[in-house]
Amino acid sequence: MTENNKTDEKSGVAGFMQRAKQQAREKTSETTVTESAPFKAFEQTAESVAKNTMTEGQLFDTADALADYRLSDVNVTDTTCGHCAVGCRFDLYTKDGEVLGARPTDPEKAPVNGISTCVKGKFTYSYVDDEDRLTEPLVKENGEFREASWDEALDRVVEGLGDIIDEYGPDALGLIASSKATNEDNYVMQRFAREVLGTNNIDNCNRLCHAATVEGLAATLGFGAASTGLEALEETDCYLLTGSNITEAHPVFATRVKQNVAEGAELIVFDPRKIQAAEYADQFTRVEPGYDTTWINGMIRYIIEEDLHDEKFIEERVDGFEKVKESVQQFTPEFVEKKAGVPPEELKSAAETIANADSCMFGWALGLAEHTHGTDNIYAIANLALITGHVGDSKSGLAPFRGQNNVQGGGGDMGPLPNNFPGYQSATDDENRAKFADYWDMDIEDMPDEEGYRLTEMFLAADDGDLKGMFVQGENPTVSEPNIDHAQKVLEDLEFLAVQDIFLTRTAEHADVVLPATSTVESNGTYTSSSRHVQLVKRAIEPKGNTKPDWAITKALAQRFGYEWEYETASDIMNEISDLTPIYGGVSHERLENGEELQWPVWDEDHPGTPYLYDEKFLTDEGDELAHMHVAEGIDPAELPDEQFPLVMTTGRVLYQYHTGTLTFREEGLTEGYTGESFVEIHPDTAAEYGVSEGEYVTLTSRHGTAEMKAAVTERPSPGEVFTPMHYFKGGANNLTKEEPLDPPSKTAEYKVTNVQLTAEGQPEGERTPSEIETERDEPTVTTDD
Ligand SMILES: Nc1nc2c(c(=O)[nH]1)N[C@H]1C(S)=C(S)[C@@H](COP(=O)(O)OP(=O)(O)OC[C@H]3O[C@@H](n4cnc5c(=O)[nH]c(N)nc54)[C@H](O)[C@@H]3O)O[C@H]1N2
Ligand SMILES: Nc1nc2c(c(=O)[nH]1)N[C@H]1C(S)=C(S)[C@@H](COP(=O)(O)OP(=O)(O)OC[C@H]3O[C@@H](n4cnc5c(=O)[nH]c(N)nc54)[C@H](O)[C@@H]3O)O[C@H]1N2
Ligand code: SF4
Ligand SMILES: [Mo]
Repeated sequence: MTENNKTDEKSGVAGFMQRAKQQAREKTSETTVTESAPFKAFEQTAESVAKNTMTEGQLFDTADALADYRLSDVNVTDTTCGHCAVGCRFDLYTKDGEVLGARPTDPEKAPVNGISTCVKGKFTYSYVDDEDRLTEPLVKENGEFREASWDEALDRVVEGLGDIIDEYGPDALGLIASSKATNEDNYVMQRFAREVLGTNNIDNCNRLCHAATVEGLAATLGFGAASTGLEALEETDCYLLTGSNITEAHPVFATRVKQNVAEGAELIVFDPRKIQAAEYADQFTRVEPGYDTTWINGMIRYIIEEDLHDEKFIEERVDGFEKVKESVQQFTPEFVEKKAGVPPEELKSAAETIANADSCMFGWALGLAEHTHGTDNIYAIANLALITGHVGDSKSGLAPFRGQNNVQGGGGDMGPLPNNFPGYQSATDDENRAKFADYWDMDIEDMPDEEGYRLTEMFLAADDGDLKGMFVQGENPTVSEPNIDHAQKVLEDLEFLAVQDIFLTRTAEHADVVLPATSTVESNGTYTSSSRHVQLVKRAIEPKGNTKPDWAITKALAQRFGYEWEYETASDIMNEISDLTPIYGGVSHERLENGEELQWPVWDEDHPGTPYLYDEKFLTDEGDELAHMHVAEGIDPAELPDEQFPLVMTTGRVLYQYHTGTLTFREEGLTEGYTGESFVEIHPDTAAEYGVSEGEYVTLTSRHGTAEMKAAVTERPSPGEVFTPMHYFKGGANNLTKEEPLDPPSKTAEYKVTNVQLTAEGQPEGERTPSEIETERDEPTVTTDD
């Protein structure tokens, strides 16, 4: 519910936000030479709030000083951030249907972030009102889109999907659900796939992301989620941070870590790039991309050899120790150095710090997951945590930093997955099939009984002619899939494609029908954060144009197929979720509205939730309450450099952009001053070797494609390695990546290792150089409101 606060001129935080943005825009028009200025102005204004930790009074003075913006009828809605999975909550200030900005005011309502936010959560809302927002359904006629009524558009979708079912059967359809959307939206989408269409071919962006994490942790510990809550993040004695650019991708987590390190916790960072976190780490070690099992197994070997492992913990709580011990014998310090580039003394000192610490948190993200042996990487890091006994207490544990705002909940817990019903209940288990069929009042025979295609497999199946139509909700695979040439060709060739988004994305351009959804600030429901917090999302402004909530669109489609679902609100859907999903058994909108902090599992209405997992028992399918170690076998990545493709390219994110840019490219303060186009980080030695200078265009060629982008000469990557952000279509990373092979258990692509050749293209005149961009990126970015 939106709280309608009649505010006077003095309560001017909204005015302040507005002015900060405006000032940035004015600077844009004044500035012709250094494009960085608008961003700087924008950010510095925000930063000054943080730096001075201003009181409310001071803030209002600032607002007054900045402008005479007249404030009346400003609405304030407490909601959850729609950008990343950190799960910040804040008050969103809106006026006349426009979002002015966010400000966390009540730490009680914001367990993860307290009073901090990053620049995306605080200011990045221009997209909501952007003139390109989809506001009406579109249908394609003679190759062109035209606006259509909801009736017509929904009928076209029913016809398109129905024709494919009639001709080829339901398994010729693939559905992509959206981890941007709420838990309720995603629950309804998987129900639609199973009950209405009759297929398990449903997946989402988790497959491109942490699917290996989910797979590895579920097999080893029980749940495909972080075992830790917030206490470990804030109070552990030691962090091993690897494969996560925490300051840019999970900024508010980074401030927690930094603060704890300042108070004495040890921080060990293993990453191929000298990321910002390396600068405040006690130990930073560069690793070769793709060799994580090698150095982690090497640490395990060293710890066991030196008798530093936790024998009691292993004895009482772990299965599989002996086979792991045997399997790591080949990972001698010499082998680790040769393969992973880790000097023996650095391997040993990190191993000793971790093993000797009273508590330790293992934090990672895609640097471990996005590999053809991604699941092995997770087995390895879980094994390391288990042999040192650092799982299952409040300050220790395994903490994958998740990605999209709702990938934990909407991308996993809610079961828009080819193998699981909600709550990770196997979709091929007959008891589960019967339970869901009963509840949905359907014939068990009609409930699909085989696992469906994983996301990237859908694109491969379409290529093979086995998949004929797709329904894509809130996903932009023409930019985010590995090898976008391949993805585009598939989308173009489909017999039918429906896309439900908030913009006419590059993916939507291929569609037959486009359905306009509400954005996060126009939606009600819940998101689930990295720390398993289920949190309310509230409608802060009325839906733009003729947009509808994702779940309501799916419900309307189901109805046209002849299924009457009784939900009237997102809260009704949550009631069904809690009936069918044991880990959400006690979650309800009412409890959340009453201010309860709920981290799943929440077994029933009286259960208070679970701040950290496995304090007494592990919960794998084996049912014996033990953790089950798996041997991490993979060593080399799928691609190895050779004479033709001598460099190793890794890919990832930058702070100010979000994925395929549909939201962040529209923020003037961010794009114009910052990364408006693709670039590649190159070590000065490599640049010298290839004769490349700063700001010059270079062509990267891989075995799979080619892309032209600007050179940023910097010591962030090692010599021989380059880094390209994932955000861009033109000149972007996924022109170079490959869609096969996939990690066998998780079916995730190897986004993090691609071999490339580099050629210099010449220097454009008068352009701002990517190194200037990089310097800006290292500036502090989390603001703390007081
Ligand atoms: N600003 C911003 N924030 C975001 C997003 C965004 O688009 N923009 N996206 C969100 C999403 S969906 C996700 S999944 C998360 C991702 O969060 P992260 O995974 O933290 O983000 P990436 O930039 O992909 O960073 C991967 C890190 O792994 C390192 N790395 C690369 N290869 C290897 C390797 O082989 N081994 C090891 N150990 N490390 C390696 C890279 O140098 C980098 O530091 O971010 C979320 N947050
Ligand atoms: N090279 C390389 N590629 C990568 C990665 C990498 O590290 N390297 N990372 C991978 C990872 S981890 C991820 S998660 C993917 C991300 O890939 P995508 O999920 O494809 O990227 P997004 O741009 O976040 O796409 C989300 C879409 O949802 C729309 N949207 C936003 N809100 C809503 C809503 O409420 N409802 C609906 N219906 N739509 C909405 C947006 O406009 C956008 O089109 O990229 C992957 N690709
Ligand atoms: S860290 Fe930034 S983007 Fe992520 S939830 Fe918090 S405010 Fe939003
Ligand atoms: Mo992700």
